Amino acid sequence: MDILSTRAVAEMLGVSEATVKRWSDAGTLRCFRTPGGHRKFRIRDVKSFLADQETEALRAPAVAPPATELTVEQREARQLALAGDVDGLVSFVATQRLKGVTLSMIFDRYLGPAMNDIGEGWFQGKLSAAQEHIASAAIVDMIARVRPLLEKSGRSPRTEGNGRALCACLGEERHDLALRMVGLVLTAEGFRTSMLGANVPAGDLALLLAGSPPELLALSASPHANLEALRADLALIASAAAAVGTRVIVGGSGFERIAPFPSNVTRFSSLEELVERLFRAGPQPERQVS
Ligand code: B12
Repeated sequence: MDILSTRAVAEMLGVSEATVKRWSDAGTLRCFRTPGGHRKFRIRDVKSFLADQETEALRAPAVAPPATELTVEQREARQLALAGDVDGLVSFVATQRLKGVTLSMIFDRYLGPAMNDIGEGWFQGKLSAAQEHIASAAIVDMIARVRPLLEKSGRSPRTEGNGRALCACLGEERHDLALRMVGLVLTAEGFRTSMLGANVPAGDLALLLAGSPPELLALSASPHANLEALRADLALIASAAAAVGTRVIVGGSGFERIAPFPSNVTRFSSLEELVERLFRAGPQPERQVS
């Protein structure tokens, strides 16, 4: 049970088998060989390899100190993102998961606050827009790397076949990192997730819902959202969704500020709350077409 193949280690860390072999050949990741010459890895060696990587990341020179008070994990996530270190971010997520931290916790408690601190640094003129872009792109790439691993191995009979979920940011909204995190959590919960990303025109989305209704539609809006436009867009989407029985979930500061919502729309303040209320709180109501 404590011995892993090259492929298992690669899947766990979100890297290719060739990368794992390169690390083991370089001696940074310990392995032993079977009589047939295949590499095998002990879990404790993989853990200590990950711990070494964390220490390296914390030792690297900081670009600028955090603008807010951060925990060790948030600092590490911030540093990896600012360095554009996608491998490091994937390892960070893998390490936390090995420690039993759920994906939604990793996003809510570490990566989200790390990104928001970067925004504060930018606001205070301590970080440039370019640095903020590097960090954002690294998070997007990390999520893309982690996703296929969840699609292959993350499903349990309990969650398999939840149906299709669409994820979108409406109108002028370009802040889609939280949405991508939502998409990954939904994938891990057994949804086939289609990521529409930023700047989706509400009219187009309404047509998409009517033509091919998903079980779930997730929307995210940042503090920058134009509240009047968001309210009008949500009204349109909620009525299109109600007509085909699609459940709508929303989150992010933008939506917080336009409550109350149409009856088929539920707002969540975090990913942990989403998982807890939507997937761990017993059977869901039947899908209804009005
Ligand atoms: C990264 C970033 C960008 C990137 C976005 C890249 C991308 N692909 O997303 C880029 C560079 C494009 C950008 C652009 C701009 N940005 Co910007 N940006 C940010 C930053 C630093 C991080 C946002 C983020 O991703 N946070 C991490 C996520 C995970 O955290 P979160 O949003 O809080 O989400 C959590 C919960 O709310 C919840 N959640 C959120 N959505 C949902 C949805 C569902 C369904 C559920 C269940 C849960 C959920 O779960 C998440 C995890 O815990 C913020 C800083 C901040 N404090 O928000 C500024 C920030 C939002 N931006 C800001 C500004 C001003 C801008 C620009 C106007 C800058 C400019 N002059 O061009 C433009 C506007 C673009 C536009 N039209 O939307 C301001 C907004 C201020 C305001 N009140 O209006 C902020 C707050 C920075 C600041 N401190 O001033 N930005």
